[in-house]
Amino acid sequence: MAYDLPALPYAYDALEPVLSEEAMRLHHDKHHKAYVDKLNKALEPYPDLARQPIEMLLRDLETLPEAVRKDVRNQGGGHANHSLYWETLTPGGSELSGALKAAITASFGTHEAFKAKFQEAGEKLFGSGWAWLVTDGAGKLEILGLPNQDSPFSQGKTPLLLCDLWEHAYYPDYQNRRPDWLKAWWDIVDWSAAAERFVDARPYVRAGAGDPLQSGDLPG
Ligand code: MN3
Repeated sequence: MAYDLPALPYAYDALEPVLSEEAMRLHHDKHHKAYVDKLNKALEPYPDLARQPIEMLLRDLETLPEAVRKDVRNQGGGHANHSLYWETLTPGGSELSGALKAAITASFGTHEAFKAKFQEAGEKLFGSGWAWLVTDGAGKLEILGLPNQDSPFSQGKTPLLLCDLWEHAYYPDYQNRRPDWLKAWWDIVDWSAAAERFVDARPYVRAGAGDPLQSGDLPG
């Protein structure tokens, strides 16, 4: 068994003008593929591990053989993060709605306030990494800036939304202007994908119900 590079769920040029076809080809065909290839190579001596979904390995990082832990964290994280990333982008973007919208309003005040905080986390992240919106499974939302290919799964959290802040993700189109990239990125965010993950992570939130979360809903 080996991990596969997933095909993009849209054409390479579908996210223009936010992301150029050239940038997408490089990012998917070269960068993401390299993570998959290196992960498969590292796990060759461990076929039982390579049979598991990559999210499982990232959740259980501490229990993995030390010889492969770093490769799973870096290469496996790179594979998992990019797979999730492609699935959370869509041409033209989609609207934030339903239970996730209610939770974002409850946690951050307004959608705009959330966006400002997310962008701030992305701008503050030093070096390469990702900005994340995650949930703990009890409906609590949190914005994280994580370095390198570190995954929220390794912290016991479920990723909902993620923005790639490695230079390879935005240099072809935005050069050194990371704030411009973070701002443009909202136009291709697939909120419905994030909302689905939120509902899956918190089974007692009814899909699309849209009713505001009550504080009594949240354990603890
Ligand atoms: Mn990348």
